[in-house]
Amino acid sequence: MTATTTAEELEDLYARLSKAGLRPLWTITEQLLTSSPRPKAVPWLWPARVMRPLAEQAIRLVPVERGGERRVLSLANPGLDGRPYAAGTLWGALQALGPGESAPAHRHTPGAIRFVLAGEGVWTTVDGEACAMGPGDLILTPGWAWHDHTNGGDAPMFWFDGLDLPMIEALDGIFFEPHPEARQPVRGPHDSAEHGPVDGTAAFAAGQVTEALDPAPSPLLVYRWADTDAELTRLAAATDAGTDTGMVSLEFTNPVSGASVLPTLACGMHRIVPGRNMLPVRRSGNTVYVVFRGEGHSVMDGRRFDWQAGDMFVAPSWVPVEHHAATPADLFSLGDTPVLRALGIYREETLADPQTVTSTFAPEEPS
Ligand code: GTQ
Ligand code: FE2
Repeated sequence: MTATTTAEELEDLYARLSKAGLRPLWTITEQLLTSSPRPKAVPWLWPARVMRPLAEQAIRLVPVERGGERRVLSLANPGLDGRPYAAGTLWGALQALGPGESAPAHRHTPGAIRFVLAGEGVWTTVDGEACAMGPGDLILTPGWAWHDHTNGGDAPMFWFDGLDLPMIEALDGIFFEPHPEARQPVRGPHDSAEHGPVDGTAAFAAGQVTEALDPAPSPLLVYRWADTDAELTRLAAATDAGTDTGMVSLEFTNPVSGASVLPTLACGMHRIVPGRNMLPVRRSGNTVYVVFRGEGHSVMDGRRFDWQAGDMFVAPSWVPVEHHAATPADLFSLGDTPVLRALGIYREETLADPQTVTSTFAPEEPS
């Protein structure tokens, strides 16, 4: 502003800019180019004891048919203005399928993973491969793969769905297509997709994947809990249960390339032993955690989130996170790290001191 510029002249400029569909960067730069990520999503937790009865109520009231397609309760982060996403880049949800039900076959450009919480008898067919689902199993549905779910058992089944849907939406890359038949034909015997090109142990990386990038999804579609459990046990023995932190981590990998399981999504498993103290870690990119086993709490941004089996919680980008187990605990994680790594912008940092807990999260309970 020169000495002779008047307030009216400036107002006139801003009015004309606005009419012309132009925004002056100097008025918004601080919101845009923040010194570190400012995710709109907030740290949040969805307890199983709230979600499960609602999923059971939905099984009783809402059939799974063409139209609705899926009985899915999506995690809606309260920071995202009602959008049905767990965080800015990640879809997380609880899916429920009653006995004898079948969720119709379709495909879409967003990629998906399932992590099974409880039950048996469901199989997901992925591009003709029928994959049985059991507790602790990870099943991949890569982008544009045909998929349908069938409950051939006599009890309802519940699992976690993770998708890169918000990322693909941000890229305006969503395509969806229903299969001409409700159930796609199954090719060959059930469960052939878990006998991958290499044996099970090569399908994990200790810690996390840091290098390999692969635009192709993993040809291995199923990671059985027995293999994951054995690998966690092996890692825990090799590192004396992650001596300092009390946590050992693995990432599920594409056994051909060593990359994360999908080009957009990283899946991990973390075993935490009680009585150790880990320092807070913050990472760029979002993470959704699913408690598979055990009890404990996590501190995110100075707030304590108590959890138990079946709970789901989200750590938004750059929020300091530390996990504490009250009993031996296993956490599944879903993250967008492969995308940040592909772009060369991934960051992570371990803080020097534990966080001071200033509040405890209390979820809202439906009356
Ligand atoms: O099971 O195909 O949670 O298409 C969201 C979208 C699950 C699925 C979700 C989907 C599915
Ligand atoms: Fe789907």
